[in-house]
Amino acid sequence: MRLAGFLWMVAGAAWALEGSSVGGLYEEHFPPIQPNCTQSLTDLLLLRQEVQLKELKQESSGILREILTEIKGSLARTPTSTGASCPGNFAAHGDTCLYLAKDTDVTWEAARLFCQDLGGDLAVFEDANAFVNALGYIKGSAILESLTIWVGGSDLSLEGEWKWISGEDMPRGTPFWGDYYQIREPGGGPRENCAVMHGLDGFLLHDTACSLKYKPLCEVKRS
Ligand SMILES: [Ca+2]
Repeated sequence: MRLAGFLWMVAGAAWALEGSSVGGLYEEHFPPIQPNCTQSLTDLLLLRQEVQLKELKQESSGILREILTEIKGSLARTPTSTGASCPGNFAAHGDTCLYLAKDTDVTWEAARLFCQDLGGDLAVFEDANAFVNALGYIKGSAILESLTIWVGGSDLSLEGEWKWISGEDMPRGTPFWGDYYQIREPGGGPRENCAVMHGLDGFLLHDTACSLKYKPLCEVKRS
């Protein structure tokens, strides 16, 4: 009986060994389907999420950029009494923004650079309305009546041919130009080639020497 029992145990162990090796072989040739399928599906879902996330990132960074541009734009504009927007210290007048730099005294060329630094140039008045608007702004600016103010007109290119810096011809006569000793301006000849609004003559236009130092009237066109 002992021998038989021993043999039975050996047989049992052999069977167990054989069983496990058979199981190993099976798994080697036929890997478990379920875990691998789950793995592939997970990979696929992750990949899809990654692509969606990437698209979302691109889309949201575009939207974010638009929002930032809008915020930047609205910060650069200052609301005015008319509800229109002009940059910084500029005030809205008709279709333009004006700024008289009361604390700046510079030559005509330097005045242009001053205004260009603010995103504009010296003011030009292509018609009587624009000129009257500017007169209203200047007279309402609580400044000394004796002030002299640079505007964007000259006959620097050709003596006697007065042009706005925009390239247009400057209008002559009323209501633009004032008088100097009862003679209609411009009358300074080759020594006076830049245009000012002359405070002592109701801020009407006069010609004067470009090297003198006066206050710039800057303009930014409203788009
Ligand atoms: Ca001249």
